Amino acid sequence: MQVKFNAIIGAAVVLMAGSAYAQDMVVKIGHVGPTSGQIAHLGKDNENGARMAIEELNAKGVSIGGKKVKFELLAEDDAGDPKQGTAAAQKLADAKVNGVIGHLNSGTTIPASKIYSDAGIPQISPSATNPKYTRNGYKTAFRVVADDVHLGGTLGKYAVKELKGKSIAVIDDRTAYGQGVADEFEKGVKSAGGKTVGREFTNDKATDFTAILTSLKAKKPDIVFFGGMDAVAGPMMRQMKQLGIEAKFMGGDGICSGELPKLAAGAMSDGMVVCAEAGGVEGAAKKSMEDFYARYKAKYNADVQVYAPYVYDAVNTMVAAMVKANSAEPAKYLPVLAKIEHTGVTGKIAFDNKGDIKNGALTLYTYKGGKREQIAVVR
Ligand code: ABU
Repeated sequence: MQVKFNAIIGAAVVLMAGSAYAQDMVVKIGHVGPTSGQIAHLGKDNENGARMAIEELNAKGVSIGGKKVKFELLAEDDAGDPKQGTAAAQKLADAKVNGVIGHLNSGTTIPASKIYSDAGIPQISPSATNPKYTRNGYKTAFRVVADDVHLGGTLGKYAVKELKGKSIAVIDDRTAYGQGVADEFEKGVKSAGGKTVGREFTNDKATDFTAILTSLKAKKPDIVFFGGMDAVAGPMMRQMKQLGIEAKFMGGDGICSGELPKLAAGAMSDGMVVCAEAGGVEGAAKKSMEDFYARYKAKYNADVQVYAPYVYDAVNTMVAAMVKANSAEPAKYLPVLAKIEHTGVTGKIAFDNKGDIKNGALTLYTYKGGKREQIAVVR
């Protein structure tokens, strides 16, 4: 009799465990960035932002359509390389992720966006700023930062109107991002009545800039704008100093990192650099960003480089759409994501009909004493 009773209880426990298990649901979120190579510090910063969001959501407990969710992060490294970017995207599509945050670089984000679009997987880039990303008509492509038209154009006007540049040289790294932001910078300079005196290019792996800097030196630039990433900008500034080029150095969000002073290794004087992050917060909203910086520092024992808070917000925005849609199925939550209004640590997030953030901000920075110092937030 006792044996029969134990068997019944045992079966009930198994059934209950089975039913509790059936109530749970795993939601897979992919993240892609360059966590190896020259800009691995930026890729890791982005991935940290995603991991922090996922861990907090799991700790808080989220239900979607009445089911308790466990979020899983599938983090991929694309090394900032377009081919590795599409391979990583295909891997995530094959894994049937519910959504993707990334990639970091425009050169990887744009080709990967076709793969996500074909698979119907929503993608939010937290940092790719080339406008083409959201101009291909893919309904799955979103971005939580301003684009290079806004970024480069604003910096170009700033160079002429505020920095009073009279002789402005431009260099780019021939990537989708670097060339694009440099083109927009030149347009901004011209629209403000300024003039560029030379345009040179390098590549995103280069370490020797002697030939192009020597050519530009002859044109006596008072500002050098570089379209590219911090890993190239740092050594470029070192070589400018060696060649005696005393110009201000400008760049977009790709150079505007916490790591730039280290990469410039003493070649960066106070106020010499002006760059911009493609987002920003003002007034009362500043506190949530500052709190995020402090929480990030406490968790990772490192300062935010540039885009970790935007990645964090991208994850939370995607999850807010799933909760609102009562579904983590891409086809069901995608239309909700397109109309979502989410307030994150980087401010209000809502998308226009292309998938770009509405009313995106820029934060202009300089560096003093080896630290990034905010100049202004502009819209
Ligand atoms: N936006 C700067 C770095 C990423 C990119 O757009 O390539």
